Amino acid sequence: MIDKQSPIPIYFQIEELIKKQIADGILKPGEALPSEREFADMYGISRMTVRQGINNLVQQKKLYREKGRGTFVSWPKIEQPLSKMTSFTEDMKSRNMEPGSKLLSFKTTKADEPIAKVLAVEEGTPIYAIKRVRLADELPIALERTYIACELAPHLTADTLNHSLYSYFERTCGYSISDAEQTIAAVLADEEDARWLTVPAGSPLLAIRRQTRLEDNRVLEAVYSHYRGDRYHFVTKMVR
Ligand code: 16G
Repeated sequence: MIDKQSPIPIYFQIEELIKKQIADGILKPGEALPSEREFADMYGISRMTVRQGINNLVQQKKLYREKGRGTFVSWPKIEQPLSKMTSFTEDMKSRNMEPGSKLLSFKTTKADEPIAKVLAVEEGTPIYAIKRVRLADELPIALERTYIACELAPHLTADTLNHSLYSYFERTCGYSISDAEQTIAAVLADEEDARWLTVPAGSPLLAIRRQTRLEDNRVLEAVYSHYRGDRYHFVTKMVR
């Protein structure tokens, strides 16, 4: 509720009220906010005051505006620690989000020179080339291209790829995934990224390359992913 007698500025009270409604799930990500006029009428305050509160939340990226459409609740950013090696499925589950995959292509091909190098196999070795969109609560988060030497998973099927790959490797194949080397860089969405990640072409993305190894030192996968920059950020703890 808004307390007009309070020394706390009304625009700030509006900010807190909207933030609480977001935290309580009354206002959900992607949902439109009532108009400034509706807010003003609801609480008997001026539109200018409502606008000031909303502007502050837009600046804090809690809300976003779309020209001609209104003001909407932003999606919270997914925070991923860089200290532990996890799968996409584990990442989403630990945040109470439903992980999902949309398999775009699954082919057997021959490793070209750069992929062969990362997978530590001879050029021309049969490999799987997999393209998946990874989803969190049905929203696209990443476009993932995965390369795996066929001999490591001769029975891999398209159906498996709709579920967790790491779980398949560990539970079905009995492999011990040991560690990974990962690089992160900034890129702009091309047409294909834009289509699958439902962002405008040219949007900022995080390009992540991962080379994953098994305990016996064989390379399990080479993965090239594009994560939505507005949905994901990485957190790392450092000691000095
Ligand atoms: C993550 C990994 C990817 C791995 C996938 C397995 C990054 C950048 N990449 O997306 O290398 O293949 O998890 O996920 O974190 P899954 O077990 O859910 O299929």
